[in-house]
Order: sequence, then structure tokens, then C-alpha cells
Amino acid sequence: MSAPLARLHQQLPQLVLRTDDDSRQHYGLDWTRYYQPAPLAVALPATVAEVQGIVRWAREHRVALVPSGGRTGLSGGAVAASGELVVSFERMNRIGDFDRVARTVQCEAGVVTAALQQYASGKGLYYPVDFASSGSSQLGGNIATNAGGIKVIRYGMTREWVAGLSVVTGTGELLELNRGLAKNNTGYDFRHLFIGSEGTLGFVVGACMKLTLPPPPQAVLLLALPALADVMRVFEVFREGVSLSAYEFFSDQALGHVLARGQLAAPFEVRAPFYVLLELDDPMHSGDDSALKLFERCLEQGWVLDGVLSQSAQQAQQLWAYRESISESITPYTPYKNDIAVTISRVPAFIASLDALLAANYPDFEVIWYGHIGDGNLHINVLKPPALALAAFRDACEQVNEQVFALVRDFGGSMSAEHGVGLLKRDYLPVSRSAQEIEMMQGIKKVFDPDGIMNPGKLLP
Ligand code: S2G
Ligand code: ZN
Repeated sequence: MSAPLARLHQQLPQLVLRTDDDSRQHYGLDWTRYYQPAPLAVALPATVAEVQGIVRWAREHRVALVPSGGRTGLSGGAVAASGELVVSFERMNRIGDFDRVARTVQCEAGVVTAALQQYASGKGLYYPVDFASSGSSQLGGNIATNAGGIKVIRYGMTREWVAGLSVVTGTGELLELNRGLAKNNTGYDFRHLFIGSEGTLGFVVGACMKLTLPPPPQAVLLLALPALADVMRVFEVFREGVSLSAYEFFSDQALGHVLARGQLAAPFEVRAPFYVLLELDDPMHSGDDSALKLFERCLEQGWVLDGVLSQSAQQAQQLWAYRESISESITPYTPYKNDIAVTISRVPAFIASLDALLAANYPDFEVIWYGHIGDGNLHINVLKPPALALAAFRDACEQVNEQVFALVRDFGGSMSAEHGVGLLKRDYLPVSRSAQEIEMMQGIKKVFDPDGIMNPGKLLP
């Protein structure tokens, strides 16, 4: 054990510290597969005091710190590739102090998202932020990346559900931010600085999370569409007529890869170029047949070719599976991934422009589209052609990246809609933020992390 680590152990004798290769490999990586993890070691604190002790030690020994939650990030925000100390919050996973009147609950950073969803359900309430990785992602990471997911259209991003935030800054101070108050107009709301800061200002160690009343039973309507422009026409029609909790989109290529796994039968007899999945209040439960009338109207207009409305919660889950299993269906193709957003009304034009650009420059690359199109959020995946060597593919994808971000800039969009900036996109931050803004962010980082030990190299160029 190195002298600094021995010193850490001496200062915090109860702190769980792992230096074995398996732990360093396992905790030094998130879902991005571009980096070789090489942390100094992994610390697993059980208390805020241990987190503060780690920060004070890191300042003294000038060791960088990388926060580690569920490590489900896709931008390299939790990657430790240069001798950092990984600080895992998996041992800080208590939920408690439920306040039924305020509808809030205190959670430590290591609470798994699904555990909070289950806790809320057990109290007859609902925690609505949801995404495919909720079974392993942790609240600290969700807050640090302001995670979005599939229900943003009705419930917003994680930011909306944080009533209070406990953070340990890069100076080792513990800040209790907002303390769960519904109203608190007392100057800058640092809570919102830390939400989405990707561990670059300090550690999220706990949060007072808001819960809400559960929605009525939801149904899923899966529609087959002939053209991209219809995706937005259908969105406008249904958004006016019913209460949507999700409006997802995927291309037929995406569906093709899902079906190729052989676990799901095709949803319709005839394939279509695009599909949208709507989650809405179940007409069978509400007795409101507006959704069916809107479907018929879209059918008459030729904006929809076919559709299926779930008749049970089980069938709703089966219909969601078409969308939720896309990511794992294409993983074997080591895809180039990107996560961007443009103004909702410009989504079809953006997709058409990028498709044309990629087809012209990389005719043998297969482009897979899916995403939370109701928020203007697109997930772009380009699959590696089987015959192309991975290194050559990754080189080509550097150019693809440049072209994607150039188009995002032209469309006035965001270079990262929900996956954050992390390590992967750090150098492209100027696509969406001005030089002045970046300079101000660096100034703010200096206040909370004067020694630059908090997740250095992430988010900020
Ligand atoms: C999604 C998750 C992972 C991916 O499916 O909505 O945010 O493949 C993504 O991009
Ligand atoms: Zn997503």
C-alpha cells in the first residue's frame, strides 16, 4: 500500500479501502467502453464524516477523486484512468425520515433508483424518474448527472425531484442545501449548481427526494408510421388530446435488431419505417376514448399505418420491451453512441440531415435512431460493420462525431441531452456553451474545488 494510502487508512481506520486489481477494474469504469481503468484504489465510505476525511486527505496528498455510483454513465463521467481514488457510495444506501405531509424522504447517495421507486410505492406514492438502468443506477449519480429517462415529458428531469441536497465540497465542507423546503428565496440556490455538475464541484452524499401521487393505470399505444414528419404530427395530435407520460421513437432498423434476438415477435404484420410508443392514462380504466378517436384520426390522415393499444399491464410491458431492449440489442456491434437534443419541431429535419450526411460519407455504416423524441432527445447509434476493424471504425467515428456536433451546433441544439458531458464529450462542450460561460463554470469550480481534485478532466475542458 502506498504511503498516502497508508496515511488515509491511519486517519480513517474504519474506512473500507480496496487496492486489489479486480476492485480497481470494476469500480474504475462506467458503461463507456473506451477507457482502460487505472485508479489508485477504491474507498467505500459508510458515513459523511468518512467522505469529508477522504477529501481532506486528497487535498493534503493532491490525489484526484472520482465519485462512483451505479457506474451506468455513458459519457465516461465515472471513469478513473489516471491514478485517482474512486469513492464508491454503495455502502451509503439508507432511506428514511419519510415525511407523509411533505411527501419527501431522505436518501443517502448510494440508494439504487429502483429501491426508491419501490419505497415510494410501499408508501402509496410514486417516484417518477425512470430509465432502463434504474435497477443499478444510484441517486447520487442520478443527481450528479441530472438523469432524465422515459417520463420527462410529464415529470421532468431528476432536478425537479430534489427538495434538499447534502454535498461535501472539494474543500471538505458539508453543505445542507435547501433542506427540503418548498419555498426558500435566500440567494443563489447551490442545490441547482450541484445537480448536473458530474462530481466536479463535490460529492452528493444525500438528498431529500420529493415523491408524488401515483398516476392512474397507464396503457401503451405502439404506432407504426410511414414518415419522419408524421412522428411530430402524431405527437401534436396526441399531446393536445390526452395526458402523455412518454413519447418514445425508434426506427425500423432498431426494431430489426430487437427482433433478431428472437425474444419478441414483430408487433405488426407489416414493418414500417418508424414507430412511436406512447404511454398514457389507460382508456379502459378512465373510460375516456379520446386516444382511440385520435388514433382513428391519424389513421384517416395517413400519418399512422397501424397501431396496438395494450389491454393489460403485462401487454404494456411487452410493448415497452420493443423500445427498452434496443440498447442491449445493438451492443454487440460496439456502436458509436451519441445523445443530443434539438428543438422538438426540428427533430425530423435534424434526423434527415444527419442521415443524408452519414449515407454520403459512410454508406456501409448502419445508423440506428431511437430516443425520447417528446423531449427532442435523440440517441444516435452507428454500428460497426462486421468486416471493419474496431480501431478503423473508431477512427472513422471521430469524423462522425465532428459531423454530428457540427449539425447540432447548426440546429442550435444540445451536445448532451441526458447522458452528461463526462470525459467523452468534454472537448465538445463549446458546441453548446460559449467561451464566457465555460470560463464562468471554471470560476465556479474554483470556489467549490480550489485544488481541482474533484473529478478532474470531466465536463470542463
Ligand atoms: C435510452 C440508454 C442507453 C443508450 O435507451 O434511453 O438513454 O443506449 C438511453 O443510449
Ligand atoms: Zn435515453
